[in-house]
Amino acid sequence: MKRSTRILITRLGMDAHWRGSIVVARALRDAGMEVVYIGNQMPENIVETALQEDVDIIGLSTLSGNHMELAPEVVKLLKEKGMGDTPVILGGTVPPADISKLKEAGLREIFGPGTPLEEIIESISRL
Ligand code: B12
Repeated sequence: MKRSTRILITRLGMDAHWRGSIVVARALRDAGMEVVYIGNQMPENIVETALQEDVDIIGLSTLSGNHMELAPEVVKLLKEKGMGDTPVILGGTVPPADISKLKEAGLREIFGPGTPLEEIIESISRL
């Protein structure tokens, strides 16, 4: 039997904005995915938990402007741990100019404020 998609959801660094990550986590759970929600974490802990929990995909959330420092760090550490195939996605307030830089750094999808939940579910299923 095929297991359901297992996704790790975390808020990057000290980001205080919890609502978006909770709304998305609940929508993914309701769509049949297994959600591991670990609140605020730094890249090292995110990658360590992803390894231990054997997740299929990692979802980062931040609205506090720390995405350019911390999100690429998650991708880099995953590669160092031999988990470079695990897709990393990001949601929150990301200025348009940063999107291409984050994609070049290995982030697979970026979801800004107001993204319909169906679109997020569909993208994750595809990844
Ligand atoms: C509520 C709020 C707060 C609350 C947060 C509590 C809470 N409820 O979470 C409080 C008061 C704590 C707060 C604090 C701050 N805030 Co504030 N806040 C907001 C506000 C008004 C709404 C955010 C919200 O809840 N949106 C509703 C949710 C459902 O939407 P969302 O989070 O965007 O999520 C969607 C997508 O982004 C995406 N998504 C989000 N996470 C994830 C995760 C995954 C895995 C995926 C796939 C998708 C995804 O999908 C969701 C659905 O579409 C926004 C303005 C705005 N309109 O965005 C400012 C805003 C985000 N805040 C801002 C700022 C500056 C701050 C502070 C730095 C202010 C300060 N000087 O102290 C602090 C942050 C401190 C910190 N350490 O993080 C700025 C950010 C600017 C930036 N990043 O460039 C904003 C944009 C306001 C502004 N216009 O200036 N804030």
